[in-house]
This record gives sequence, C-alpha cells and structure tokens, in this order.
Amino acid sequence: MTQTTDHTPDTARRADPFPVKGMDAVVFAVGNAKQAAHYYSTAFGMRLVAYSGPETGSRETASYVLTNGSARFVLTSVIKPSTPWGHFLAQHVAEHGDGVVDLAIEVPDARAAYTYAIEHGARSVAEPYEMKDEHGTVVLAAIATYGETRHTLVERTGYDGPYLPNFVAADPIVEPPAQRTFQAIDHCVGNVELGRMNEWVGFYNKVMGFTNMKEFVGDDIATEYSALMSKVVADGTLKVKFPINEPAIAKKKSQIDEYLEFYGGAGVQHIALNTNDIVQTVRTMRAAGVQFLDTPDSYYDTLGEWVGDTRVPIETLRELKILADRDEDGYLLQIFTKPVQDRPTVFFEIIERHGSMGFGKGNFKALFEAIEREQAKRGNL
Ligand code: TYF
Ligand code: FE
Repeated sequence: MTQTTDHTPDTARRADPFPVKGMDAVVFAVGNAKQAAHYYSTAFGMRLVAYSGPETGSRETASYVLTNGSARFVLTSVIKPSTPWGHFLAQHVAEHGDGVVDLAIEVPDARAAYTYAIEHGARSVAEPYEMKDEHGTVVLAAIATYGETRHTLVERTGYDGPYLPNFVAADPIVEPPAQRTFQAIDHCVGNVELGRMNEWVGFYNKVMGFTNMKEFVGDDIATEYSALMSKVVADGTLKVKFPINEPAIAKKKSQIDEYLEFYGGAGVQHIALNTNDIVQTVRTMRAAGVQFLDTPDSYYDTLGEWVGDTRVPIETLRELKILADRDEDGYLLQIFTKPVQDRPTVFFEIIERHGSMGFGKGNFKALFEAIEREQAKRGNL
C-alpha cells in the first residue's frame, strides 16, 4: 500500500511493448449532453472547445468536447439513433444511466497498439480506421474492457483540429474561472464484479503490458472496513493509471455492490483530476454547487500527528473537508464528490500530489465511512 517511483531507464521505455502518450479523453454517454456540457463548464470550470451535432452534419448524436489543461471530457447523447453506434449509445444510457463508455488512450501508433492488444487476448470493438479533414489525419481503433466500457486507441500525432475530424471549434459556454480548477486526469477507476478483479488486472498486464503498482486494498482491510478489494495497474511512465475495485464480503453491503446494482454491471466508478491548488479548486467548485463527501471533525483532530506538515494548514483542510495522506515519497491532498447523477454510480476525485504516487491509503477508513453514510441515506446499506 505504498507507491512506486518511475525508475524505468529510457532504453527500457523505448522497448515498451505498448507505449502510451497519456489519456486522450473520457467519453461519457449521457441523456442530455447540452445540459451536461453546461454543468462541466459552470460547476467543474471546464472549457467547451469543440462540438459535433446536427448543425455540423451529425444528425444521430450531439457531442460536446470540454477541456481543462490536458484533461478532456467528451459528452455524447443520442438525437435519433440510425446506426449501430446510435443504438448502442441509447441502450447504454437506458441501462446504465449517464456513464463512461470510453476511456480513450492516446498512443504513438494506433495500429501497432491494436495489433499487440488483439494478439494478447483483447476483444476487438473497432479495427483500425483513419479519419481525415483539413487539420490532418487521425488513426483510431478500439478494444473492449470491463462491462460495456471500451478503450479507443487514438493516434493524433500532427493533427491540429480541435478534437477529431467532424468536430468544429466551439466557444466556451461561460468563461472558465481565472484560476484553473484542474489540469490533468490522474487516474480512472473501474468497478468489476465479485471475484473478477484479478482477471481484469491480468487483462491490463497481458493486453497493454501495464504493471501493478504497490498500492492495493487486500483481504485484511476489505473485511475490516472497506468492503472492497482494489489493485492498481499503470503504464511504465505512470501517465495512465487504472485502479480496479471488486466488492468484498464484509459486515456491511459493499459500496461496489451498490454501484454494480445501480449501474447494471461493471463500469467506471470515478475519475481523479489533478490540481495544483486544491483549496482554490474546492472553494470554486463548492461555490458553484458541487457537493463533496463530508469528513467528520474527529479526522482533523488527529491528522497533524501522522501526516506532518502540508502546504495547507490543517484548519483549512478541516473547513473544506479535504483529506491528506503521506507515504515515504511525499504527501497528497484529496477530496471526493458525491455521485454526479441520480444513480449512485459515477463520481470524481480532486487530487493534489506532492511526491506521493499513492491513492490515499491512510484515508480509506475515513473515506469509506463517509461513503457508507451516503449509502445509508439512500437506503442501500
Ligand atoms: O482511486 C483510489 O484508489 C482512491 C481510493 O470506492 C478509493 O481514490 C478507492 C475506492 C473507492 C473510492 C476511493
Ligand atoms: Fe481515486
């Protein structure tokens, strides 16, 4: 339950069987992308940069592309299904509610990445294909992961359009906050069915050559208080990090079981977003109406004793309910939103890292107790 530092020499990195450049986008299928784009603009401080819809020749779906630094969200909804993609999206929203359909990964060579993945056991969702416009060429391919989620492999080297061909540049819905709320995607977490965590960890090991990070939630912690097991896989450069959770049999109904029940199977649980100033980010987002999990005052009464000095005074952490954790490499500050749709499914994490590459092990107890209080309010504990 510690972290790893990347000691990979450049020569070894060049030999990486599945090189990645980072997360390309998190693609959400939602019931009303127009309103979701407004929420991620006004509440999360993101900037609308591109659009595709009937006005641009896309009569089946509308898609809004929002960015914040290198973090990119694509919000898609169906206008009138006519192709298998439109029917798939409509069924996805009906079955899962608003959720993530695609954790798209940017790669230097989409054909090579796809071939490697398929040869190592991935299921194909889309064979490599090219899209072109006046901004250049993009190569895309897609493979299936847990549930109905996929990984599109995006090769966009040299492409200078606002997102992908068929998208047009768009003006922001509102001017984003003067100080950026976050600037990158830190990690994307999947919830899978009971007993299947190791299978999916093995999938990322084999199909993408991702390796396991040291941080995990094992049996001991699972039965004691978390009711979940968790392992983290990452690419060799730690730019793409995917924790995988499964429910554990414990004293209480697992939060992972609650998710699986309401999502209708495995899927993306939370997206963590990096900030350099979590205090400002949480103030801005709270003022815009984003709801975060509560943390009891007792957490802050003993925090200083074990976490030591952080950039932010304990009293400010207490005021904003921000969590802190430390390991041998440094510390991190983090906070979790409540679910962002009516189903108790997808939520977000805001994280400020200072050396630590962990996931907040020291906070698991306080965090899981906070989640359980919310589960109880919903009648799901
Ligand atoms: O990504 C992580 O591992 C941390 C901790 O249901 C966590 O954010 C793990 C499981 C969970 C909520 C948070
Ligand atoms: Fe997380």
